[in-house]
Amino acid sequence: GYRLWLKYDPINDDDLKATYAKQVSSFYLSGDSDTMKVIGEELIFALNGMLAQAKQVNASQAGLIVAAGDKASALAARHKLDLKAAGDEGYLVYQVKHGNAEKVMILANTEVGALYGTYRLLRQLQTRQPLADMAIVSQPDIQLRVLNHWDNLDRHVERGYAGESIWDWHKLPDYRYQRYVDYARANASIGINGTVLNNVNADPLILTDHYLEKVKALADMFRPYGIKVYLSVKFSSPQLIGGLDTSDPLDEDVQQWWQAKVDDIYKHIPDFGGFLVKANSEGQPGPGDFGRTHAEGANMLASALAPHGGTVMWRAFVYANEKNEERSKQAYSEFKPLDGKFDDNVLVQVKNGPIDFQPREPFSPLFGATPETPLMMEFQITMEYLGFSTHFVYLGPMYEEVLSADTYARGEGSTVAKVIDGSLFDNNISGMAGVANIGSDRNWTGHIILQSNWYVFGRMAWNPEISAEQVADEWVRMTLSNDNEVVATVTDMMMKSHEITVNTMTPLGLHHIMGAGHHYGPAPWVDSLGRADWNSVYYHRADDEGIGFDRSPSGVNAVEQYFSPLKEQLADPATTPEKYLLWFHHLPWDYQIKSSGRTLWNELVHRYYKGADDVKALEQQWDSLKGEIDPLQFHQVQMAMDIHVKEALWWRNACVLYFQQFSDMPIPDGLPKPE
Ligand code: GCW
Repeated sequence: GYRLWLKYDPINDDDLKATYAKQVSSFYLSGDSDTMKVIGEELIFALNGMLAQAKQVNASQAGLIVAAGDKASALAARHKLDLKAAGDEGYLVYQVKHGNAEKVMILANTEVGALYGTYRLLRQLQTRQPLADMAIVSQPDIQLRVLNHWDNLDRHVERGYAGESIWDWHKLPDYRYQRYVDYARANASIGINGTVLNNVNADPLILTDHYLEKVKALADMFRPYGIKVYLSVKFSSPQLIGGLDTSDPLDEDVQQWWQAKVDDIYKHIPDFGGFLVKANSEGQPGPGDFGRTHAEGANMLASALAPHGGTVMWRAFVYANEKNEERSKQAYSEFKPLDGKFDDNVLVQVKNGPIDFQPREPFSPLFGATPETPLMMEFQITMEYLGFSTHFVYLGPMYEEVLSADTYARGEGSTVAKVIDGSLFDNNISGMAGVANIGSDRNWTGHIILQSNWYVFGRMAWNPEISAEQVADEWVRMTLSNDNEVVATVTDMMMKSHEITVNTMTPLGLHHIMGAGHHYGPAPWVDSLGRADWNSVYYHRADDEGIGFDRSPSGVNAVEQYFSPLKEQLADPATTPEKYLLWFHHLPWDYQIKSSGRTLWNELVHRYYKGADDVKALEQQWDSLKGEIDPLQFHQVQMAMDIHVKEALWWRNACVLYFQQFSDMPIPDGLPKPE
């Protein structure tokens, strides 16, 4: 699993191989910058792998031309191609008649655009598509496409399930693992252009010279791949490592401390990306400690970064008991009034849902609510509430569900994707972050299938409107097999897997009923943690009358934070999509479910049983692939499936038995008793 989707195994079809070889095995590069060198290396490696031949030659001999900048402009003009359409990071990949020969051309305004175009061309070979008549124009819809590593300096990864952190701080800056290069290659291949190296629960030491030297080493390695390095910073750093007695953002000494720190970082890392900040959230310090707003805190950092072109990504994940407001409403209440108060180089980074990375949540009502403030999406790629690294879950459909959701902020069609890519409000900056699932496990993500979540995150950050299914198809082809039947089977499994997981754990809009603290396995009974909103019972509210959280106007009225007509739809159980039913409503056990005619109790039981049965069926589907894919890959997933099957039963039995004490209703006829 180490090679991810960049396997480049030999192509078995001799005719196809010969055709490809004729078309692109000899290539020309328009320069010799670091990025061009990386392009050359990738082509040599990939083409040798797939075609057993690869050669860098001069332009007249080459079948493939890779060009950036002026050279690319000249070629585009000659072939009447519109290079402007490639933007700063995009590319054209065209087959054209050049003199007497057909040539494939990768043309871009920038070298990193040419690198992305190279990976795009290689994908064509990896997925066995024809090169003849290629005419692809692509550029990213979102500017900052960034991984967030929740990696601590001692290599523990918060919510990481794939081994320790890949950053070996102890051996940096001198020891530079090949893994760092492969990490950069994998990210560049899907268009990721930034990485936040350390946990948002930040250690202030990251800003000391000792660590900055190590950060610089990584930044130097990633630069040719178009990847900028960012850091999470602790808001109280001026006190903790700067010797100041305050971190008040309006204090001049504090401002100067940050300015000097930032200037120093840029001396060593001229293309440093900027800061990610978790402030006044779950015990982290922030501007609120000094009576200042999130905007005042963010802007102080933003003005230090602005002269260097850096960005602040300020998280909106805030909730606190003291606020006396229902948790799902708090981010909106806090940030909506600050709309328009943030500097130009600040993005507010919002988790996809209003609570916390549940298997399913409605989108956060902040999306669409801040026309003057660009919002950055924060998706979780790591599987905190989703079965860690034993469950077979492809997140593409979940991301797609969120991105395609309509906020109605500017009338129908105001999707979350359009908020995020900046097009709805014409923002000048846009971004998407994914909390990485990467660790030093040999296969990177602890489970081969979960590599697809890293992959789909990158693909959707480039194009938030791409379909999850298309991405699954290409990922399977590059990672497991190009055999159409295998591709169809695995893609089918992947596309079903998220809905199956929702049924297994939290059907009908239930949420946050996982084990306390670790968030693994069922624990709807948790009721005694220090904060009300850390307890499962706070979220499901099961009692003798019924189950679910009344967030409608008769309850905490969280629906008021959405735009019409959504808020009216969600206010009424009859018009609330069933997938969010218990998120927004507390309903009697005998409430009739529209789609099935079942009572709520029977439907809930039915979903938990279906979840467990469907996982079993997934296992059988996987078993049918024996002999069809690499035996080691097959075996790894099979072992994880075994665990998944057991755990789906665990979820089913635990939840059904627990909720039954309230419903006091029998297990519907025909279903085996839970044990
Ligand atoms: O999902 C919760 C996690 C915390 C995490 C926090 C956050 C990094 O349980 O581990 O801390 O959210 O997003 O800040």
